[in-house]
Amino acid sequence: MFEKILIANRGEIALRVLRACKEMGIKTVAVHSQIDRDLKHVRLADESVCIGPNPSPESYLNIPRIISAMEITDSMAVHPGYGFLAENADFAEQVQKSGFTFIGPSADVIRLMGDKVSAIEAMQKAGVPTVPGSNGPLPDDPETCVRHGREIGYPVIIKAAAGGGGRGMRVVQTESALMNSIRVTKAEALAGFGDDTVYMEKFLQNPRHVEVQVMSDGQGNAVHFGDRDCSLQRRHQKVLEEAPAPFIDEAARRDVYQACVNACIEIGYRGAGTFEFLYEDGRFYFIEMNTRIQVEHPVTEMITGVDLIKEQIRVCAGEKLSLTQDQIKIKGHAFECRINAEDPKTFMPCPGTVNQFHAPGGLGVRVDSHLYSGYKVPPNYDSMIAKVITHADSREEALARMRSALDELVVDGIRTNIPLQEDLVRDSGFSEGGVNIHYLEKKLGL
Ligand code: MV4
Repeated sequence: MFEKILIANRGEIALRVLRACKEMGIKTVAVHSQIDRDLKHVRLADESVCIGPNPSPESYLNIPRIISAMEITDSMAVHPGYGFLAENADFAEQVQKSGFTFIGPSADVIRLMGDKVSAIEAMQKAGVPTVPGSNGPLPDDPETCVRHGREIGYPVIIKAAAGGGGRGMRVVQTESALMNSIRVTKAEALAGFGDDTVYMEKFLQNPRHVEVQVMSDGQGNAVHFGDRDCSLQRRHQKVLEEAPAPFIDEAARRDVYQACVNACIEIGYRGAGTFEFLYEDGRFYFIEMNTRIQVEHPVTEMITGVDLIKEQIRVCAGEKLSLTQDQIKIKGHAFECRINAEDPKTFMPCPGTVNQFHAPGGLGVRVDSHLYSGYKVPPNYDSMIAKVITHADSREEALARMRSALDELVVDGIRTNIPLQEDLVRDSGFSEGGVNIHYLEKKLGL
């Protein structure tokens, strides 16, 4: 096992990783920007290194500085959390070449999944259901593009191969608009990602976003931890997640789980991963794979009782999976509300000093947060400041528990989206369950 892990992240996820390390008897190194020296995990870490000024490119995204910090502190491995360098294949490669371990899959697998065209191709080979589409990059000749459009049927969506997470995509309603849309999407992809490769898919009009959590040891063993519904989102930012996804066809679910596990083994996956699907009319359609631990992993931890970070660290240290599939049982239901330092109406970030912080508690209530009274939310990074997670035997009870938990939660001194979350957990459509990806934006009148 690793003796010392460097945590290349900040905020709640850095604290979450630190707690897992402490339980495992692993020493921790916190790296931080200048403004982040008072972060909770920096205080709790065995060692800390200031790696640069506040802008992320000079600190949390700066590969040489992070590798230098690993050398100086004699760290054995790096945990990237989510965001920042978590899905950067070059970082994983340089960490490996410097003689350290990247807690995640190999650089090759990150690269394979980072290119959405090669990811879809790999998934089809492994038997994972995908969206009907061009099955490869769109060529330059309009005839082939038009033929794909006719075969797939309108509306279609053009997506950048280097995009993902909602960046670099465009819906096309008619053949007359096709070629211009392809041109514009290509130009945006080239400007945004330095790669103008695009592909075409059938545009699903009212899907839900359902994802499958997996873990694999890269030694031929893989398991799944069920699914999550992340349909409640605004501008591709998830707001409220739950596990398991409500009202899913059980036969389709069994099949998709098996396909995900098979795919992990096929591609030699190591670590924690998420298969993202659109779910419509009882069927799953793969869109992307995330090769990191995700923000919403706690809802899966609550319904399975498994510490995903600890298991991720173990398999990346070369151990075999500590669990077999039949040892993983889904129990009850969980919700997660993301609490952001933002205006509840305009969604503008609202950094500042938190005068008072009171976390809710009680049976089945979990708060993952780096906040404390007096903490100053800096303006430089993501505005998420806390995650409130509740768990109970049934969906109704877990939601009632969330209403109560949000009522207890106090974040004073800055504006937050707590009023929006309070509204959402009382929304009748959401309470009934199974809303699609457009529900929140429609509710907000966007
Ligand atoms: C789609 C789609 C409909 N049809 N692909 C957006 C994020 C990225 N992961 C993929 N996205 C979508 N891909 C096809 N073929 C609709 C979306 C989409 C979406 C997906 C998941 C969660 C929220 C969303 C919001 C708008 C659009």
